[in-house]
Amino acid sequence: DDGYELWLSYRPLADATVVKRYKAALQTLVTEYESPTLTLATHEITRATAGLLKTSLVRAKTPAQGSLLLGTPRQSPLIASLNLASLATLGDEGFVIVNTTVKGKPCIVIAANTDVGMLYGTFHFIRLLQTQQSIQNLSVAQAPVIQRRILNHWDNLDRTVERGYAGFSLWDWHKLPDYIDPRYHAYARANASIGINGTVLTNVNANAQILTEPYLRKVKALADVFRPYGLKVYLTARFSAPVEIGGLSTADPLDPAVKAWWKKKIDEIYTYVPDFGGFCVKANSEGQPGPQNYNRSHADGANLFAEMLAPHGGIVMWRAFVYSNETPDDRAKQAYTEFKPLDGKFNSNALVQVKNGAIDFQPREPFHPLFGAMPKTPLMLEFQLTQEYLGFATHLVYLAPLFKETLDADTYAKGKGSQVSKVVDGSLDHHTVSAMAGVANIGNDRNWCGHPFGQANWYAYGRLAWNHALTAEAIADEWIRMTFSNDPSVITPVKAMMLSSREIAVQYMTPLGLHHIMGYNHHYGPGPWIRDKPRADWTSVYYHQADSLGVGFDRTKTGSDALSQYAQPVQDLYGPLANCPEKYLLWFHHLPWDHKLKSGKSLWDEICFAYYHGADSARWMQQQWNLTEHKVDDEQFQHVKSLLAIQHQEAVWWRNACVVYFQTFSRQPIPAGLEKPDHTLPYYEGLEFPFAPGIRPKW
Ligand code: BDP
Repeated sequence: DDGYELWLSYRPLADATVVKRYKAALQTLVTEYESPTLTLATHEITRATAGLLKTSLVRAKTPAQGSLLLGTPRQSPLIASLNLASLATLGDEGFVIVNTTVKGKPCIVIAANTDVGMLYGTFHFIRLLQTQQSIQNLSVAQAPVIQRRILNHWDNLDRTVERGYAGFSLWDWHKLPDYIDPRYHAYARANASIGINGTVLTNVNANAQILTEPYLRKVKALADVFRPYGLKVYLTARFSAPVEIGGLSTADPLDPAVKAWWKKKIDEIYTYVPDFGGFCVKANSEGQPGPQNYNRSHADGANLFAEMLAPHGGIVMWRAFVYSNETPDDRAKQAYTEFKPLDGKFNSNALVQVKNGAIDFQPREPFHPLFGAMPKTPLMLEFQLTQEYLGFATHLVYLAPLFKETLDADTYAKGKGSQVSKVVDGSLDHHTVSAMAGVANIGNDRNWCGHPFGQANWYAYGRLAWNHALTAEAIADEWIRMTFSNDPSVITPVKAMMLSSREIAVQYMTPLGLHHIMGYNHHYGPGPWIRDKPRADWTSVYYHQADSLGVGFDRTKTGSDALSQYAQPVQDLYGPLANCPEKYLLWFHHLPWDHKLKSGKSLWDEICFAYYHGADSARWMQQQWNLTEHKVDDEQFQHVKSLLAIQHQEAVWWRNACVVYFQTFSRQPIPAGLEKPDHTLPYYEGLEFPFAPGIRPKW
């Protein structure tokens, strides 16, 4: 198994009793109409039962003993006759799965208001089979908590992928629109299986060419493939496109000629893609053009697009990832400073897309202070699935615990219980539009994500965007069963490894609230010594602030006061040292090397122990995986085994480089009993990585 089939490989179920029960309940497949999406659902069921149960369902028009009935009440008289009351509240994407009798025959019914809802229900049902759940007395009724569940591909038109570690872009622009790679179907199918319903095809560092006619034809071809799977296409819009491809002399959002240009362009896009989702825009950020080039605000910029997209039902996702070279203020504060005053100024179909934390997808960050601070604006949450700061595609880091940490964080915006998840799903401030974005970790590697376990992050993101109340553990459990095996002797060690993996990475990379101390530019490996770059906030010394007295970024009142951007209860939690969770200690505080921690150890010793514990735990992960030998597919086993060996070596590299570096400030020995690093600091500083992927394209 080379991983191509993802979590949908449908290998035969091992438990004969379960298989027997399933077969009895699944003898015929009943449908009463035809549609492209219904065809996908019936193919999927057929494929799943052929694989899992080694049986083929008989197609029928009327129910018999042990039938599966699929459809919508609008098109299926049998389903209409059931009067499924719960459908009324489930919207366009929800579904019900029930055991009931139809025309006197016991049946399982998968019904929804739309075919796409029915397809989601079908995948849910298949998941029950894959994970060997009971399919008796089913009474499932689900609808997604977030409306637009989107992947962001940072894919360039030359097929390189910014921060992509799994090969080149899936989108073969050269051969589109005439050649449809079967992989486009496989991609859409995988997304449908986890409820992802939107994809931004292009990099946020945008190229205006994507908006030209030849490219729009190619985009249309992809949209046509994706449509039956419920997957909508979005694009990134380069703010200066009217100048670059439109021949105008300005891109000022309030200029009538600019407005007219965008209106025409957007109307044109909808002639190719009538259900086009809208734009994602990175503006006035890291060199990208934007409204501020014309002394206009981010709201002016966003509303330009929002206004033109609104008649078509499209949205604009305006990114809040901004920090200026000119301002000396703490980078962690800048998005809030810029955007908070604009609350209430955005059109209703303009969403502000906010990263989970205020710096940049670090192994651990406190939640972004904008969550809860802009009640009049629908805020999207942006996660990064590609592991830019988490070991690329060679480290096994299961990200659901990170996602949950953000989603479950309480902003206290409206008192206790104002979690980020409620800001994002719109329930806290009664927004009618909601969205979530995940920066994809997908490329054209045969196994899609580079690391076989990278697939778990794609999977977990989709599942949480559908239902953020799911636990990281429940999602891991499903994914392991679907991908590898239902054998408890596989599930137990693999789940243990997955659930600890993020914390382990934090320990060997950035323990105790340290952040942004990776190699320059490519972000590969440790680089706490990075200094003297064009911008202070592109260095590491800016973030760790180590000196002979101590280490950490003081974000309290005595420092940058970034803490004051949070609601008072959050300030009370992170401000006083006695309250501040140690995981965020050096994010908010600059502390002396001999500061005593809860363990009784000094800060210096605790930092050392964390790095060593992290690296040792990477070895423990290898041991856990080794327990699965001969119990999971051998090709997969060997692949993961090699990657875990790399991860362990690199964890040791992170540990050694960081402790010898910080030791130059603490001037204290590495605690007794810990193995000495194998090299001195100049060795680590001198390492070069011409082969590291992810050097930024020029902008
Ligand atoms: C950072 C990446 C950079 C992206 C930027 C963004 O290093 O490549 O362009 O985020 O999100 O994480 O715009």
